[in-house]
Amino acid sequence: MSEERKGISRRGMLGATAGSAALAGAIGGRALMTGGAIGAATLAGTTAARAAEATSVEPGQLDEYYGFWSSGQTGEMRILGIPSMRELMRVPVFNTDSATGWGITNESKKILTEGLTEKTKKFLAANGLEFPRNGDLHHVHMSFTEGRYDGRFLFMNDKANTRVARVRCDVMKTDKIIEIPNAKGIHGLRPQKWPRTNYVFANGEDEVPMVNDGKILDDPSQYVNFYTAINADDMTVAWQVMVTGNLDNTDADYEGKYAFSTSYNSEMGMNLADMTAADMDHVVVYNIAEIEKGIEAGDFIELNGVKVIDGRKGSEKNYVRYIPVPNNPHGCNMAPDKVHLCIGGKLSPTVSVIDVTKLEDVFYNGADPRSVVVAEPELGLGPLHTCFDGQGRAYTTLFLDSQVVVWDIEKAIKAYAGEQVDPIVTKADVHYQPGHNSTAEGETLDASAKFYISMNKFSKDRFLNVGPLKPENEQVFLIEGDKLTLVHDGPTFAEPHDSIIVHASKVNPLSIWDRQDRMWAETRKQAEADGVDLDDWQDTVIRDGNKVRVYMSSQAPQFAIESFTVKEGDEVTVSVTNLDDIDDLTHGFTMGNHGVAMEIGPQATSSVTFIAGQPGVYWYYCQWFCHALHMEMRGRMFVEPRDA
Ligand code: K7E
Ligand code: CUA
Ligand code: CA
Repeated sequence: MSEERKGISRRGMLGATAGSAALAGAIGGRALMTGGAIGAATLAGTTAARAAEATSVEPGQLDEYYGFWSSGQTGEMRILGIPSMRELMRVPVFNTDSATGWGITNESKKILTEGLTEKTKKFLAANGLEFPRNGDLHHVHMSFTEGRYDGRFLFMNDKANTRVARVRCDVMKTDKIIEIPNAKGIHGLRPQKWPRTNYVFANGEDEVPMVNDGKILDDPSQYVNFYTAINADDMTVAWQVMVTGNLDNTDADYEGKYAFSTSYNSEMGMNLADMTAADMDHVVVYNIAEIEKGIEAGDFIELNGVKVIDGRKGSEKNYVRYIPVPNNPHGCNMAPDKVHLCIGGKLSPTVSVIDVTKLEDVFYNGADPRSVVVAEPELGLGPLHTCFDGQGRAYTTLFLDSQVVVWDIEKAIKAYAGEQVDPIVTKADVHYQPGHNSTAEGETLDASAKFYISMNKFSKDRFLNVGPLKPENEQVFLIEGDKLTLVHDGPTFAEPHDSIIVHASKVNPLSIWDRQDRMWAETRKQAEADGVDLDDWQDTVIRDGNKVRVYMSSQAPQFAIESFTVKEGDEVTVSVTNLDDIDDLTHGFTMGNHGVAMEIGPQATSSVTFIAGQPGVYWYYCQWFCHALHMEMRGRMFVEPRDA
């Protein structure tokens, strides 16, 4: 296997020590100060004024695009309007949320718990928890039909607790969360693009023993990594592939043939020096049809209920191939030209361009895996992620240089073949240290060259000082031919890893819930058993031993029940149905001093179960402003002493 890389000087590669030092230097601050000037200067110009106009959305006007945002360690999904960058909504996913009651209501707890493995449920129960307290949501991506966003679902990962979640786009609520068995640390996540999103692909970043039950501990020679394909329609695990080397980011092709992962630790090192020791790491290519055939033929082992194909080096058969790329790659982005996969070099100043049409020869004709690399332009320091404009150009974030580099894919291929052409179109400063980036629908066949969004890890001096913890910074650039003009800076809370920009015509959420929605199917079942009609006026209190079920309707500005009585220690379930069917008329239910709060949208039902506290009078109230008499929308819970 040839390790020669055309056009890269040895000096251009950051070795293990140099790379770590450069990264440390960037965080230390000096590198952060190099940006700055260009953005401000350009903004003052007349072009910038025009540009700002082109991306401004007047008060009362609607944005042309939805932006779906991750939030990293906050664990939620965010919805923004693009190009205004106005934050429209926060959708709790892996976090608990006091406004909507996510993690508090019975409906959300069911979603947060039902997809956990038995092992995790046991562990959590032993610690007095029902579900993990945190999440680390890096990557939000929409379902595809034939290479285009189809507005059905959004999928996202939780690196912290090895989970994958799905959000329904009709109501913008989380609908399924599953923990992925065997794998550890789900990081990269992408839906299959073609023919439709039958699978969601998810990378396990962390190496673990094949059976992680404590028998093998500090013996990395026995560690493996798992690549997971999830059935998108029912959110079950379809299959896994065991691989050599860890898995960072992933993407899928436009033909439904292959999926790809970057691996920064092909070394299987357990510390920084070992993880950056080799000159080359690799991209893993998964041959979907071969894997499906292998599963069909029974060529798998079953681990924790999952069919696992062995794709480790030496036993990969036709399931996977390992394509060598420079050390510690990161981003993995398929271009909408359907041919070129771009791999961010991170420690190498290059992006490796893989021609996916050449993979056939690697799988079936014994071609050198490196032969699929058709370009490896040297672009700048710390290339992480690449997005596309559908016009042959790629936009790569340069973490260490605090820049975006715009480059021409075809020219990069020519340069690699020996022609004297410079693939770099332009560079623009960003503020500072960019990770992901987005163009409108840039990961789809509808990629366009309108806006460029840079998600920057540091804001440093761009905003008023708010203490040692600074916001991050998101910037919008207008793309005009060869020019990028900065038109917006916006602080953001932890942490906008990634975003997708979807044309508003493809997303059509409901304004009012369907009374029959599956979200509260369980509550409906219980209500039926209790002889309560959830679609009608409800003011019923059912006593069932020490269980009390309270069914109340709400209609602005009143709850159907003014007061109810329970005993100390009773298990109380309050189900509230919002009978209002007016746009934007959401009620809430907060039970004072019981840690209970929830949102009930128009025509929705929500329920919450809690243990009645110390004897006394407790007020419940509506916590979503709904009416001039919203403050008056309240009632009392009387808690009698247990032995009264
Ligand atoms: Cu997508 Cu931040 Cu998880 Cu790159 S990762 S930056
Ligand atoms: Cu109902 Cu506020
Ligand atoms: Ca490495």
